[in-house]
Amino acid sequence: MIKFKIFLKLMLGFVGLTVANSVAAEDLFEGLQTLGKPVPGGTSFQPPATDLARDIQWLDNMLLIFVIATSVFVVILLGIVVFKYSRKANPTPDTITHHSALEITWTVVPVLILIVIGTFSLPILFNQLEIPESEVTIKATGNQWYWSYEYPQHNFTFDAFMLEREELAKYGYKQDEYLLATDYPMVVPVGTNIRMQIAGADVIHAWKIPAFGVHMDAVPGRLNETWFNADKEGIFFGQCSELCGKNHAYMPIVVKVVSKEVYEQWLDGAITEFAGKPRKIDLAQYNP
Ligand SMILES: [Cu+2]
Repeated sequence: MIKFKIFLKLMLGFVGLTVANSVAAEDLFEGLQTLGKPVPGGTSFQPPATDLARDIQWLDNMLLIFVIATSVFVVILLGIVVFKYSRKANPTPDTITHHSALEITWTVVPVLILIVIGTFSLPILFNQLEIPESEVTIKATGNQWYWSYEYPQHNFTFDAFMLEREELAKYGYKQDEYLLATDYPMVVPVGTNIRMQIAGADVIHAWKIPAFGVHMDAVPGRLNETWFNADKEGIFFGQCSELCGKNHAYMPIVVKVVSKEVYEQWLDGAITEFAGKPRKIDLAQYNP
C-alpha cells in the first residue's frame, strides 16, 4: 500500500511537471502572429520573411518579363504566318530555304537572354547554398511520416507530429491550420543565421518553408545543408515537399521565430524536457 502511495505521488508529480512545462512553452509563444501560411485560392508567393525568399521572388518576377515578352513575340510570329502566308493570301510561296542573318539572330538572341538570366540567377542560387557563419545549427530528419529536430549544440532531439482537428485548439492553433500544425514546433531566434542540416531516415522527403525560400531534399545517407535568417517574429508553416509515401500529406512543418530572449527561455525548457545537455552544471564544492 505504501509502495502504491509513493508510486501515485511520483506519477502525479510527473504529470504536474509535464503540464507545467507545456503551459510555460505555450505562454512563451503567446501573441505570435501567423505569417507564413497558405491561403484558400492563393496562387502567388507567401510574404517573404528572409532575404533568400525576397531574392527568389524578385528573380521570379524578373523572369516573367522574359517569359511574357518571348510568348508575345512567338504568338505575333505565328499570327503573321497564319494570316499573311496562308494559301489564300499567298498562293505562290517563296522557295528560299536559308537566311544567314536570320539564323545567326535566332541563335544569338536566346544566348544573350540566357546570359542575362544567368547573371542574376546564379548569385541567388549560390547564396542559398553557401552557408554563412551561423549561431544555431538544427538537423531536421524526415521520417515516415513526421519530422524530428535535433539541436546538436544542446544535445537534444524531439519529434513533431501533425495535430488532429480536435487537438488544434489545445496547442493554440486555428481550425484552418489542420494539416499544417504540429505538436512541437521548431523554434529559432529572429535575425540569426540558422544552419539547417537535412537528412532522411527512410525514404526521400523534403524540408520546405515557403516564406523562408528554403526547400531542401532530405535524402537517406546524405547530409544536405542550407540556411536562413528570418527577419520577422511569427509562425511559419511548411510541408514535406517530396512524395514520400502514403502519409506524405500528413507530415507538416512548423517554425516559430521568436525574440532572442524567448528563444533562450524556450531552450532552457527544451533542454529539461528533452534531456539535453545542461548549459551550466552546478558542482558540489568542498570547503575545508
Ligand atoms: Cu515526406
